Amino acid sequence: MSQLLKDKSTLILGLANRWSIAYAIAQAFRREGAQVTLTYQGERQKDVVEELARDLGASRVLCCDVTQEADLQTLSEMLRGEGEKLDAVVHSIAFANKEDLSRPFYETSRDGFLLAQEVSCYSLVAVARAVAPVMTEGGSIMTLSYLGSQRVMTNYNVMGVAKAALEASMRYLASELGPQNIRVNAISAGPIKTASARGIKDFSKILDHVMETAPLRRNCDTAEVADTAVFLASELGRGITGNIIYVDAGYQVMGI
Ligand code: NAD
Ligand code: IMJ
Repeated sequence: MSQLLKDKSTLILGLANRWSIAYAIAQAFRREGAQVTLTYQGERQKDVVEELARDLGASRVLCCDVTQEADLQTLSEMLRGEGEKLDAVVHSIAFANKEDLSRPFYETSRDGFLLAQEVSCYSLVAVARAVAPVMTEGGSIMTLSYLGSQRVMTNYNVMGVAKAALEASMRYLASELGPQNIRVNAISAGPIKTASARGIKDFSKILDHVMETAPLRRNCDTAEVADTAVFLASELGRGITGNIIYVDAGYQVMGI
């Protein structure tokens, strides 16, 4: 089969290690012939991400801590300066204070609430603003969400509220960037054991519950999420914007 992202230029934010959903997406984008630029959060991640970038055959690696306006500015200037077009962007970033993911939600501090919103939601808006001007032939922006945005999931707490805001932001961006033929969507993934799941209380029990309950009677993996990202980035997804695609073995449809 011909490559779905041949000659496409892509940017992927949120790759930290081999288990990251962003890593699987980068692999799938390369498989489909895309040029990939990666960003990493800070100096601490630099060496690891540069090594992974070599394995992946990524063309470029940039530093972008989304809480640093200067990093976003540099990213924006870098993209504009090169005079090249960008076709697809993946936002795969979230963070909340660890204690806010175990204590009761009503104990969330103002700072903890704002941090989760800044990193996990506002960053999509900031990234969209940075990349839209270089998506000169239209494009596809996507973010990663979780069902805890719409339902109460034990301990997801402040992240659930941030994901609700992320999904709403995705819809407003889709509405405003649609006239430029830039599509904006979210992939809502089922639970996957990545670094962001490490240390979360009873995570294995959550995986077991999905395995027993989901229509497909199993969990989903990063490769399945990545193939949906390929679809959204490709011409095959050209009619879809403002949408949430669930890649969760069907778990989301179940009631009792
Ligand atoms: P991960 O820990 O590999 O990825 C999270 C990424 O966020 C890391 O690369 C980290 O460096 C980055 N990040 C955090 N703060 C940042 C900052 N200030 N600036 C820049 N980058 C920052 O875990 P993952 O599971 O691959 O998570 C990726 C996305 O998928 C997240 O949005 C997460 O909410 C979402 N998601 C995960 C699951 C799951 O079960 N693992 C399920 C649904 C959705
Ligand atoms: C995270 C917390 C609580 C329950 C959870 C999760 N469930 C799932 C996750 C059920 C699936 C993973 N997820 C969807 C996330 O978005 C995780 C975000 C996250 C994780 C951490 C752990 C380490 C830390 N801060 C974090 N911030 C965000 O210090």
